[in-house]
Amino acid sequence: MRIPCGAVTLSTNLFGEVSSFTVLRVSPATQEQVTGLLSLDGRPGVDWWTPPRVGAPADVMVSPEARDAVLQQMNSLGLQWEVLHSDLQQHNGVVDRELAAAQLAGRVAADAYIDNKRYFLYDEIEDYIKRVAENHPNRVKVHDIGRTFEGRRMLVVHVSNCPYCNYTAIWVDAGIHAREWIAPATALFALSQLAENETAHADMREQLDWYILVVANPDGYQFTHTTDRMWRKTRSTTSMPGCYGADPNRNFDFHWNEVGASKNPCSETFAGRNAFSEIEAKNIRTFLWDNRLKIKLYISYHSYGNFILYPWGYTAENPKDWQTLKSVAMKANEAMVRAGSEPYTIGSSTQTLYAAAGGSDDWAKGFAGIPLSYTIELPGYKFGFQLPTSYIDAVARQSFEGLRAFASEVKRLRAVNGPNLTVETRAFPRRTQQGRAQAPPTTRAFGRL
Ligand code: 0X9
Ligand code: ZN
Repeated sequence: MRIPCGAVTLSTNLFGEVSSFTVLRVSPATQEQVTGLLSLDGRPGVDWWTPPRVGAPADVMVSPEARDAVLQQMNSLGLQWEVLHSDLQQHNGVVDRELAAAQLAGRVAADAYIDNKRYFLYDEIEDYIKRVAENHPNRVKVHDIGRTFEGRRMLVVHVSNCPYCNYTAIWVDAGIHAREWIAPATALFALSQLAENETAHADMREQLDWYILVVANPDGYQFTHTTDRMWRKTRSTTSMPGCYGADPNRNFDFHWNEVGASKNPCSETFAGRNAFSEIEAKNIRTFLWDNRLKIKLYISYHSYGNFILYPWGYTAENPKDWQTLKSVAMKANEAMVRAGSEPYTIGSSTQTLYAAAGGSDDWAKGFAGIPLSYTIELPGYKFGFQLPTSYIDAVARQSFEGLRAFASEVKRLRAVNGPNLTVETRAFPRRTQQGRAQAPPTTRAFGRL
């Protein structure tokens, strides 16, 4: 529910103080207002859920302690604000109670499809992946791509009719931002359908390999279940006591930290102490790099806002093959709308959302040379990151139809344009890049026609 500014809106304690986190929405109309709002970034208790840009609504979560300063700044910029959530802890409570009840109802039964009834804990997802690999040894292989900062395993699931055939591949990851729970739920459903549904989806499995990383930021994801539902970043230690983690989607080494990222470890968009400082981003990089010649489509699920974004996030310029990127996204959007989804806005990250460098999608295309690369911002409806469990099934199924369309476009482009799919061939890696990406690939991977 949106409560207009001016009404009695914020929950207060006995002393009349605002006692819980609130989420405010402002719509800056000028660049000065955007700059003024952005000056609040990095301040403790200020978390931009959607960063400010001219002519678009921006949502910010504010702690009770930061509230006065934020409202003062908005007032001095001449901005009206409205309250999206007046009491976030209470709202969190609803989700948490739902989760606890579902937890009691039992863990995923072996061999059952993911039923989209709740959000799973990381160890449940890990258990499910192991079980699915055991139950479908001819179709499912699991790659352990490394440990997280806190020591969790990162598992990429390879689903294929012929795991050693080296078909053209599609990569799907989700949950690089911890609090975006609908993203792992969507990827998990896709995995379960592709791996376990024997009778359907032959079209998606034929002559294609799928690599699915259900949770790209496991430490952060776990932290959102145990401690702070709104956590976004990794959980690594930083140079600032009390400030943890970097934004993994600002940590990839492609125009790293040039725009839309912060050097402040306390910021929600901290780019990291250097590119690939985060082990999770590094693990993903290594796997993508090793398989870069066969992966032709990179998809990263995020939330929220119904966007299909293609590169670049580091510049307002379009990639040379943007028309292909756009037309493929349009097919996916049409398929999702046919399945009942609200439409997605399609465009380049910078032009459509905001400029932000160091994203995995930019790296996948710009450095690894994966021709089709997308960030998909799943729906939040009026709930933002805290999409109730009752929405999971529809979002996951609609998104799966989007994946079906993506898969068919990959095959179509492969037939028309050959293995590079788009007219632009891959950009050659910069010599200056640090680390393993410079090394020759450790696996031999060739896209199969
Ligand atoms: O800011 C992000 O990382 C993504 N939005 S989110 O609200 N899920 O945090 C958008 C990323 C788009 N891609 C790039 N900027 N490279
Ligand atoms: Zn995100």
